[in-house]
Amino acid sequence: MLTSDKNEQTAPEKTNPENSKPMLFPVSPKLAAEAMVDDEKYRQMYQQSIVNPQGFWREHGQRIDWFTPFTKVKNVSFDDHHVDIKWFKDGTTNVSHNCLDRHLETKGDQVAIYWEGDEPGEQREITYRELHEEVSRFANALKSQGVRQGDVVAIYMPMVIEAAVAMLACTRIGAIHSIVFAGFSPEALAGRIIDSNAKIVITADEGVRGGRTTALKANVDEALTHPDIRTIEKVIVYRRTGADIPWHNHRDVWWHELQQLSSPHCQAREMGAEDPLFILYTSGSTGKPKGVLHTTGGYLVYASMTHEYLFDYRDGEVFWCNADVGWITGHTYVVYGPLCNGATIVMHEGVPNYPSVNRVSQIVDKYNVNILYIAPTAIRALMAHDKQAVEGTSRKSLRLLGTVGEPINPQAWHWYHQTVGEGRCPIVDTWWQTETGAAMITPLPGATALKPGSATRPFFGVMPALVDNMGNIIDGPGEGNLVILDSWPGQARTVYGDHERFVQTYFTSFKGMYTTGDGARRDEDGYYWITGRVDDVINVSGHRMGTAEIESAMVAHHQVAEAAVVGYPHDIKGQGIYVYVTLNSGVDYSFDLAADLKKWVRQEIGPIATPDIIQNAPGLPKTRSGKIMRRILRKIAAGECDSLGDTSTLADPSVVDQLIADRVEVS
Ligand code: 6R9
Repeated sequence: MLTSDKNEQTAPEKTNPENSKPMLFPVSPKLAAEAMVDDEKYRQMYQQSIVNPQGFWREHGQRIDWFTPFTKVKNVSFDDHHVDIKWFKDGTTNVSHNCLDRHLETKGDQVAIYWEGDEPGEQREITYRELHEEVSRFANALKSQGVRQGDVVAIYMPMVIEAAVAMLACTRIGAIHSIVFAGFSPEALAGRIIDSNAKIVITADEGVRGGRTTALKANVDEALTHPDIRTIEKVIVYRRTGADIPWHNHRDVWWHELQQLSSPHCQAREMGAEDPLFILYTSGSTGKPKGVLHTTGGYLVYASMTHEYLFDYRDGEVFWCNADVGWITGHTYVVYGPLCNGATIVMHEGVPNYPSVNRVSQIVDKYNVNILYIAPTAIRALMAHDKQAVEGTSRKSLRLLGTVGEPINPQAWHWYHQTVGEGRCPIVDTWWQTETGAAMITPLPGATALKPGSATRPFFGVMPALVDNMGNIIDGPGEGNLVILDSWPGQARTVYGDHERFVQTYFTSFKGMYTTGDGARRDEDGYYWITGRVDDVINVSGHRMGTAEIESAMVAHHQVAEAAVVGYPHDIKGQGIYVYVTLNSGVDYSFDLAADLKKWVRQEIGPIATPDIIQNAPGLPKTRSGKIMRRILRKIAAGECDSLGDTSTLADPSVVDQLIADRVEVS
């Protein structure tokens, strides 16, 4: 399952030819002095958090307002006969109170959200006071529609301010939200509604993204024709585009009509720390999606604390995470973390390269964004246009860059650092998962010297370890399955309605540990390098290799924008290496280029990594959160094109037909 001895070959030589070790970007003395945490303080706080977690979290649990203070801090068992995770369990609080009410006195007139529409020129802004009023009204609106504490509310909304209002309104009255990405199909939405027994759906007439509209309300109508949906009582519809939409008088209600009728006063309900906060279905790369459940107190403490420390967030700064609220990054770093910290955020409705490839940079300039947090897939898409992606912009407000979602190849890291950040902004490469709630392995900007491609060191309270396939802990530098040895407050508590599946998925592979499903290597400085999902690792002639490693080498080639690598059955080697490659715009695919790329990878990693097959792939099958669905690529590579399984959760299912048409026969 694990990659073998190819550790030092992850392509840093290309950027630092004299030296085979990865380049090191030390913290500037100025930043170390200004930041909340320098290296010494990081080490001291980390040590304290591990030696005395009760004391550490007793102190840091105070960062949010509690209605009833907690006396218990951590009550956790990772024993697979009895997995039970509780934090701050006798405390009571409310998330929307912490994100809104407590800022009113000092920050009522500060902008909470700058909203930038899909088309340049479409914009809105809302202050904390206004957001508080909108949320309170909508909380009353939900109550008027029969929503009670503990009910599940499905949210199928585009990236509009009202998506955040809906989330916060749920938390205000103790309803559990379950956001379904607005690009998911009606089938995917129906499946999630059935699994969660949602009582209400909140949607919009249409969503707008990249110049195209999606018929969200029509999708909801279609989803609700599913015979197994019996729980939905109302559909609340926000008017985004004003398009004509089908209407069912007995069931459908306009958002704006409810808002007009509702009082702007709504007391935030006192919630137990362990009361459910939200369900979020994992992206569905394998099997039926799991409804990961997060609870109230621990999640909020951990989301807000990581937001403050890992972005070294300072009062008054503008923070932009361009994730969609339909995935965990949008929950934690668009809404809950920053708003709990009283930050000003940017929310963008559209995609990074519409209508022009310098859109991200333009938005940075427009709102004087200080901190930009985006995914490697977006970085690579922009990198394909190199300087055009920043043309006509200064980006001088930027102080810090972040990335999340997949391993970032050093090539993309350097481009982000040099071209977007002009070499001035540290990059925090944050490793985490839907299940972890918030960042787990990440640099802290004032404390951590950076190595491109490494998520570096654990956050406070996080005890990562590497284990071999037998579950033996690997000490020192090495490579293995990434596990977490003890709980942290932001950890998911269960799979909604299926605790057994939670235990099976995360706690049985390695006893007493949380299994992340990722592989990683740890270097001589204790830095972690995520090598990708362990199920994406391939075995070629008995040599095990991380697909991420080969992909990283591929994308280091100057004509390659993106690459996805899978194994396919090979008579002699066991598995062969099949590479799907997306070329930079303007580059034509040819057999000579394919030969060149094979040679390139051979040089970058070694003969064993030489691709057997290269397929030109103008588009790759990605989930809405930007993850490549390797399951589909594996099937196509293996010639099993008629058993691809569910492709409905793809951002653009039509890429699959193209891939099948262009498939390379593997004799
Ligand atoms: C937050 C999020 C989780 C999986 C995770 C890992 C990959 C996320 C990463 C990263 C390398 C990083 N991943 N961040 N790999 N470096 N900085 O993405 O959650 O959608 O649940 O995905 O994403 O494989 O296991 P989620």
